[in-house]
Amino acid sequence: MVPETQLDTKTQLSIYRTMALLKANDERSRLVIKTGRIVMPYYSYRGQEVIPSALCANLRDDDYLCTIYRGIHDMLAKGLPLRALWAEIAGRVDGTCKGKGGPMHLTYPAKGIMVTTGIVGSSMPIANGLGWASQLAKDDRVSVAMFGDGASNIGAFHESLNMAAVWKLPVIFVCQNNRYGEHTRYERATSARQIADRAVGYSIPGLRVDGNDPLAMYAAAKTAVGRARAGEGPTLLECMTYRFHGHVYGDNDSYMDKAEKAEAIQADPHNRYRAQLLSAGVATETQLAEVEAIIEKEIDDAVNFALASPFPGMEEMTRDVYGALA
Ligand SMILES: Cc1ncc(C[n+]2csc(CCOP(=O)(O)OP(=O)(O)O)c2C)c(N)n1
Ligand SMILES: [Mg+2]
Repeated sequence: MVPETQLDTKTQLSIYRTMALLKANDERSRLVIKTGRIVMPYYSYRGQEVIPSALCANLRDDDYLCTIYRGIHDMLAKGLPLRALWAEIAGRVDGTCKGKGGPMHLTYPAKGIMVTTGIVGSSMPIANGLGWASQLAKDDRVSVAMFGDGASNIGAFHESLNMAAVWKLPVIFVCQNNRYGEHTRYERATSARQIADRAVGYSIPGLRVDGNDPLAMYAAAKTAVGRARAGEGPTLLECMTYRFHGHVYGDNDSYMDKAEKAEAIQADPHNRYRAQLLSAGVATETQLAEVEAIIEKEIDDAVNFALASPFPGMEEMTRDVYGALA
C-alpha cells in the first residue's frame, strides 16, 4: 500500500481533474436528456467517480478495460475523447462506433476500451480473454473488468475468478458496490457479508476498499495492478460507493432509502476531495476553478460537435455487423 503522504501533487491533481470531468459530464448528460437535445438510455454513475479516476491513474493507455452500461465514467477516466463519446451517444457517424453502438455499447480500442456490455456479468469473461491474450503475447498489459454488486451473483463472476486464478491471468476484477442492483438492495439479493470475501473461494486476494476515497482507492489499485503486471495473477477489489440517482434516467428511485441517499449526497466524494486539496494546500481555489471551467468548455465543444455530426446512412445498417449477409 502507498501511504497517503507519498502520493505526489501531480497525481493528486490529475485524479481531481478526472473526477471533475466525470461529475461535469454526468450533469451535462442528464441536462441534455431533460431538455430533449439527445434521447438515450442513461445510467448515471454520479457518486461513483472516485473508482475509475484513482484506478486509471495506475493504468497505461494499452491496458484493457471492459465495462458496463453504467460505465461512461470508467471510459472517460481511461481516456475516451469527449467528442467521440458524445457523437456516439447522440447516434452520429463521428462516434466511437459510427453511431451504431450508442451509450450502452461504446468501444475505443486506441485507449484499450474494448467493450461496454449490457449483459450483467459479461465484462468478466471478456476481460479474462484479453488477459489470456496478454499472457500469451507476453506484453504485460493489465485487463480491468468493471461490474456491479449485483453482477457478483451471476455464474460468470465465479467462473471468471476461478479461471483467472488457475491461469494466473493479469486481470483486476473491480466491483463497484453502489448498494443496489437495478431496484433491489444489496442485502435482499446477495448472501455474502462482503463481496471481497468471495475471493477466498478462489484463493486470490480480495480487498474491500473505500471507493469514495481517492487515496485509498489509488493505493489498492496500485497493488492490484503491480501484482497483475508482475504475472502474479488476479485481484478482486470491492469498492464501496453509492449511486446518487435511480438505476436509469427517469426512474423515480422511490425504492431507495431517502435518509441514506441524502447522507451519501451530503458526503459527495467530489466535494470532499476538492476541499481536502484546498485545505492541504495542494491547489488553490483559482487553480481548481480554472480546471473546472476548461472542462465545461470541452464538454460544450463535444456536445456541439456531436449535434453537428450526421446520422449514419442506410448503407451503414449491415456494415461492421458480425456475420456476412449473402
Ligand atoms: C444477464 C442479465 N440479467 C439481468 C439483466 C437486467 N439488469 C440490468 S442492470 C441490472 C442490475 C445490475 O446491478 P449491478 O450489477 O449492481 O450494477 P449497477 O447497475 O448497480 O451498476 C439487471 C439485473 C441484464 N441486463 N443482464
Ligand atoms: Mg449495483
